[in-house]
Amino acid sequence: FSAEQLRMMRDEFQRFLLEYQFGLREVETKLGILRDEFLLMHDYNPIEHVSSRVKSADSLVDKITRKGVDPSFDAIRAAITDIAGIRVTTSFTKDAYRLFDLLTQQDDITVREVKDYIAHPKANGYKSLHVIVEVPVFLSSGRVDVAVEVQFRTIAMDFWASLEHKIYYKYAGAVPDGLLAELKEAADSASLLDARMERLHGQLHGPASATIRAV
Ligand code: 0O2
Repeated sequence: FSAEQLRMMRDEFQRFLLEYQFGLREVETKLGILRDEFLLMHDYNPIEHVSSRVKSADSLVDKITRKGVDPSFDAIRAAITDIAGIRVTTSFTKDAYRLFDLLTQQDDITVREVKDYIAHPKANGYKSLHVIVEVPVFLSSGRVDVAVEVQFRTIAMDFWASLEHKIYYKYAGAVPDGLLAELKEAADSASLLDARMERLHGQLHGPASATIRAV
């Protein structure tokens, strides 16, 4: 390749990734609006934390190779749907579903795929609600619909998933059985904690608080 060709390839790749950066921004704005409006109208913040990332070039190349995707931008766009990723952490499971509904019902959002690992946890104990949405982004060249993967999970699910991810990478996927069993137990404890916290939180709006208010 000539230097000029290499520069053009670099620019094309940067532009390709930039679309995902814009897609992330659109979805982040939507989530920010929902959070602010919720806080104002209901005096309650359903979102604990939002983080986002565009997949690194290295991990994108790994995934393209692993999945045997044609090295064309169109093929990559169609096959790799988590180039733009957002993680929404909530206090309670109910809020994860509520935010999922509020985001996916917006009429400029198209839902491509839903994986509900909260209702159907993975065998290792992983819980999270995943959705791949398409959001329109308007560029000087026109409209592009960008795929963004959004993961909704509680703080407890997130705590577990972060540790499991570190352990999985440390052992390069070959995690010893004893540790796998402990992780599964920890996931069960996290689920129990979520259920308990949600029950306690429910009591804030239950009969006890009504009595206190009445007094
Ligand atoms: P990273 O570093 O978070 O980006 P696919 O994306 O289609 O190849 P899959 O498994 O069909 O893969 O998609 P799925 O089930 O929606 O999972 C994608 C992402 O969910 C993963 O991205 C993780 O972020 C998270 N995830 C899924 N399963 C687990 C799990 O067992 N443990 C943990 N800790 N996270 C999980 P990446 O690309 O693997 O990683």
